[in-house]
Amino acid sequence: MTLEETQKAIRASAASHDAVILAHNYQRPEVQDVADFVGDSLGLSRTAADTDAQAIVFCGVHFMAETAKILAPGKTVVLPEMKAGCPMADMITAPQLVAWKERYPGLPVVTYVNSSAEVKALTDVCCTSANAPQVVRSLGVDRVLFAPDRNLAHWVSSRVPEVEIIAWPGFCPTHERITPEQVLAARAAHPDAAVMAHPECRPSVLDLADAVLSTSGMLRYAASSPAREFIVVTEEALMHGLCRAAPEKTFWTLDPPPACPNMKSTTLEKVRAAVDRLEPRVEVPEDVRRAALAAVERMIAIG
Ligand code: CIZ
Ligand code: SF4
Repeated sequence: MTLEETQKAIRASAASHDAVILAHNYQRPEVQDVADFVGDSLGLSRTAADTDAQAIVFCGVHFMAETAKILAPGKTVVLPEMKAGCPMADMITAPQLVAWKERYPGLPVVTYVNSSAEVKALTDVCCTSANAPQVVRSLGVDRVLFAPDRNLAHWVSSRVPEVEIIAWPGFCPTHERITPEQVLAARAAHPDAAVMAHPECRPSVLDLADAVLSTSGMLRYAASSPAREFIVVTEEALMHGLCRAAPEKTFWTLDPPPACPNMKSTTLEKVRAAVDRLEPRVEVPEDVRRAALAAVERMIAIG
């Protein structure tokens, strides 16, 4: 079967199963191309909640499909590759968060959506890389606990200096591996390009960026900025979406391109099997779901 035939077969199977296919901005290009919607984790979860379809095939990593299930409990949520996890989300467990909260009684907990449902359930409010500074500012306090990403926490504290942020020492291995030298080499090769970097990168990398943005922020910035060329300091698969969002512009990745093995583990063949069988499914216990939903809804109300 050619790629086009496989994609056509997946689309037909999705239609016959009343399933919608969602793909994260970091998914393989051929998986993005078969999806009904491509976006960031929160945008996709909101799409999952709003769709009329009965089943959601979520091409992403486990915490993303869980967030969709938290927002859309009545729907079948399928994760094509159950082993697609997020090492950063695994860097804090619910018992670890309980112990950390006990050390800082009374401090609100802000948790990045890259976390398990159990951790979200112990959280006051969630945030994404697109809204983290607003979420922290909205609490109106002078100290917060922030989990699990220390790099995102560091960037937020530079944006919201009036709040002391106590950060859990988690990180994304894919973004942590990016070095300032890689960015400087890309800048030297493409001196007219604007540098867009993701806040999961180390502070020494973010210091070199013209703009620090989430994936959805990069897609908007690339389309609206007067710059003609961009150096993209995040997972390489976003290049596919950027080229689609602004085909008249030029995008450069780093050498070597940053690649998340968890995102890459969802192949088109696995999507096909998942759509055909509506398996494997992601479930969240109802008590955990309700508590996690409160933290996610509080974030959504902030914007
Ligand atoms: O929230 C997301 O989708 C992630 C992990 C990254 C981003 O910036 O969109
Ligand atoms: Fe997790 Fe990083 Fe992969 Fe995103 S890119 S899923 S944060 S490991």
